[in-house]
Amino acid sequence: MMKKFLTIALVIALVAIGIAACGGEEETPTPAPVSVEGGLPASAMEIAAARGLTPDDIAAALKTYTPSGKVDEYLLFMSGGHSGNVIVAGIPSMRILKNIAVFTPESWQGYGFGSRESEQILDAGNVNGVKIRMGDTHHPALSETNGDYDGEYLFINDKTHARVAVVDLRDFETKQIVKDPLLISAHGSTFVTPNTEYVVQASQYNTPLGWEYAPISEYKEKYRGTITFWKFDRAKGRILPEESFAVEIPPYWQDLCDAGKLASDGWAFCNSFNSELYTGGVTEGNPPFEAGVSQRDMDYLHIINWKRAEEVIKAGKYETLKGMKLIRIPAAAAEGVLYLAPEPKSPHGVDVSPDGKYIVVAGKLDPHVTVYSIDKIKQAIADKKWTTDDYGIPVLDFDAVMHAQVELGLGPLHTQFDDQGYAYTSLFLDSAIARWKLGGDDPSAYALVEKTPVQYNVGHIAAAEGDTVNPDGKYLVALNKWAVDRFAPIGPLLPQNIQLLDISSGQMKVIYDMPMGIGEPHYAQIIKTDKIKAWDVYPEVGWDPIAQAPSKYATKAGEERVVRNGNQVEIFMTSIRSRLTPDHIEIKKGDHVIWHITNIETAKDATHGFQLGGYNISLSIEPGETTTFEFDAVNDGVFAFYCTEFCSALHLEMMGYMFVQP
Ligand code: K7E
Ligand code: CUA
Repeated sequence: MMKKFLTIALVIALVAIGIAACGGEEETPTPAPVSVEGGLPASAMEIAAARGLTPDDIAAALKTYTPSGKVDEYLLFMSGGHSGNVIVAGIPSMRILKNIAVFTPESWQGYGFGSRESEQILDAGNVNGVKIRMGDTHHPALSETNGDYDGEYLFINDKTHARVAVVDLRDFETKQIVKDPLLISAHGSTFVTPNTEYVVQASQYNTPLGWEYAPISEYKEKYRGTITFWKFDRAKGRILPEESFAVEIPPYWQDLCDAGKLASDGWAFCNSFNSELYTGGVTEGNPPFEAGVSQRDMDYLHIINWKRAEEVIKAGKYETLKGMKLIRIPAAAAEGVLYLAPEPKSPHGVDVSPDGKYIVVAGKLDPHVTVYSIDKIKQAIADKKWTTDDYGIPVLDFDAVMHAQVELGLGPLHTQFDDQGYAYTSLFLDSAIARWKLGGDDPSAYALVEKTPVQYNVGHIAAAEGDTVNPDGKYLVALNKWAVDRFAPIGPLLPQNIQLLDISSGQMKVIYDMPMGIGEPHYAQIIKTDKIKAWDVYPEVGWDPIAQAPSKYATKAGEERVVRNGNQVEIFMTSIRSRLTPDHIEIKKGDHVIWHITNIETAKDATHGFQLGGYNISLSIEPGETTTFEFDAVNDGVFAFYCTEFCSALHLEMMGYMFVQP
């Protein structure tokens, strides 16, 4: 019945196109309708047979193939791991669209190769005077309004240095890097509160706060972690460190966090996996970390009431350490900011259900997911059903707050949700995705439904809008750590294999393999493409993309000039197809050069690049953008500069010389 309807619809559509194309002038034969009655056309079946494709392969191809010129329904934002960037791809085609430079210089985008704007952003992430030019991105977080992605901003953390970056999705460029002044590294980041009031970050490998020294023998007394709430100002598009605060926590190794929403709005949850307070020392005869941190059957879920923390800050019950407001453990415990709950066993992910009622903790070394209920947590707090840990923090009674447990398989890590009441959890050791029923109020209704294998060692998963209040279902991406035998040999360093699964109905199916050769993505989020309102070109010619306002160095055609002031030379240049003006730059060795370039194009995609040999300068100047770089002319000689984007038939002519006199 459905097939018949499709055939008829196709015939009608093709006839309509035929008529429209004729324009009533010429008689063009109407193309023969494609019929799917009784299977694919013979020619398609021949191709499938020749390539050895199974019916499942054909279905996967039909679900992911995206015709030329068609735009994907979703965008996938993946962290790039220790490549220090963020990778954007389309779903279902899995075509890579951009590799957004964040913590690591990237020359295509002219990020960290001279442009003053990008150097200032990167320098803000330096650590104690040490220039830092790499990072380890883990968890991208799209900005949210009422718990739903709004498509305005993207946040991403750097695990190595406890830094958070802000990417503006109007131009998909990094605008800010903030460095945590208390932590040297931090893993559980970034997670946003439902209206992006805060970007949440939790420590992992704890050290003395403020990058101080203390011997490892003083671990329990002197080493600490924090859960940091970076205040975000949406209008400015910036994190405001001076309005941010941190909650001090014991040196359990915190792992991942999630912000509460709806029923649990105002709360944040972070788990941990070294309640043993193990400190290693294999060469001194101690067990390795892997054994030492896995001795106990239970670790601690950290439960933070951030709305209460705001009140505690307002009441002045904090210290300021290295410029960061810090609620110390005693105040956090006494004021109802921080609670713990036992969780089995060295868990990895914590994820809040779309309605905010349930908090899912994945076991890692326990085959279950454990589901907590926010109502039960609140009740246990009201009833003071707790003991305390060695730091005086209330530890809520496990049986009082635990709502349900579901046995899924080996190595459960991360959970996502769909629109049908299912949860999906990655099983690292099983190399599989488990689909299970969220049973709501009835603990006996929670049950494993099915498992689908993925290759291999799956870490995070991302479902379409799968950690919002309003998930879409449809697609799920598995970010698999190993590729092993999946692809052609490329030497010992293999890509990760990102796999796309169809979760729209019936059995979950892998429908696409996407080796990721530009990083090691950890986590991803999937947003509807039509929520992104990116600019085609900058709003005005002469735009400063950092201020998102007209630049004071904007240069109009005809106003190009070189201004000398002592040994400082300032250049105001324009670029347009197909010339750079001026094209002769005369300076002297020892000059300090400040060089502004305005791309005076207004046409979509009319980007001009700029590279200057010998001075490590690489820029990307998008239509309307004004950018600046500066350097000391330390070497004399004749240097060529040129446009690096093949922008027109006369692109090769888009060059000039810089003459540096001895
Ligand atoms: Cu590797 Cu979220 Cu950093 Cu899990 S994390 S896999
Ligand atoms: Cu501009 Cu090539």
